Amino acid sequence: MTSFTMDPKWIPFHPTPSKPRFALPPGAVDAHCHVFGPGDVFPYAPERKYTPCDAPKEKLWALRDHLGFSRNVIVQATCHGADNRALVDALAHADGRARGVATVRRDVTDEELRALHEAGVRGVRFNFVKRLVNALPRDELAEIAARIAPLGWHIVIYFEAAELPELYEFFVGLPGIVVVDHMGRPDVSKPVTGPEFQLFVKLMREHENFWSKVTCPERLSLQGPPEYDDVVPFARHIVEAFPDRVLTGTDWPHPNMTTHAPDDGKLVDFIGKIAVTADLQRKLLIDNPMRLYWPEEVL
Ligand code: 0GY
Repeated sequence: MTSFTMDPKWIPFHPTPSKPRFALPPGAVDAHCHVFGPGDVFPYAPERKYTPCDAPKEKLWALRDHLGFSRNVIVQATCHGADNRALVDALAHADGRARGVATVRRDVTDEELRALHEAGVRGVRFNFVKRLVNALPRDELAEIAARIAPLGWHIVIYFEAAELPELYEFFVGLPGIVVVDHMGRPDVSKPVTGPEFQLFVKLMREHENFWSKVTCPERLSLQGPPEYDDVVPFARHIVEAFPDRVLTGTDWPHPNMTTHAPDDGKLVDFIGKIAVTADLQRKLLIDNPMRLYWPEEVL
């Protein structure tokens, strides 16, 4: 048994999140969250760039119920590398109410991919954020993209806005549905109408296979908690321009937070500010994630 110590600068997830004021509609999906460990059962990857606090599946289910979500999409985080065991274990104990996004390398076998599919995985994540990971070479990513296509999976990409110009051509060459984490992490001190965010809008507008998560005000906001209002115009713009290609979620347990422990109840309230009609809320919280992760349940 290995024990791990959380990075000293880390702030663990909020112990007692508030009840949201915004009532989630029945069937709402938290389409971006993680499970971490516990490290003594599912050890963190040797190549990780941070050591998190344990955030096991039982705590995630409790948060889901407390906030009023019905389902989760659990995204493999870099601290577990390409070892998807904690993710698969969570999916196996979710009563069908969770799907997953895994991380794989080119040495993954077809049998392993099939087993991940059976477990409920529906996508792979390509991470380009330098503080989190040494990104895989592009030829390896292209190879993985081709290998997962027959399973009907999509690709989730995570990058920072300043990197988009350099990555743009590679991204538009990816096959199938590509989901961008956290709107490409805009610098919210810059205008929505400025060239940086507009490059991301162009990516979404000109490539209909691109989707966006309108997530993570807690890490994008310069104004900070509890309202995160400086992120609202960015997320609202994306929700209104691309209502059929947006997802949202809590980002629990909020890896790498060093400023504050986000109150997940307030993060749910944020959703009501970026999707301001019942129709937009239903698409964002139910129709879109169900189409992507539970298509067999969509009539
Ligand atoms: C997120 C954010 C972060 C970390 C990871 O895989 C990860 O380690 O995703 C981050 O630090 O920005 O998407 O939840």
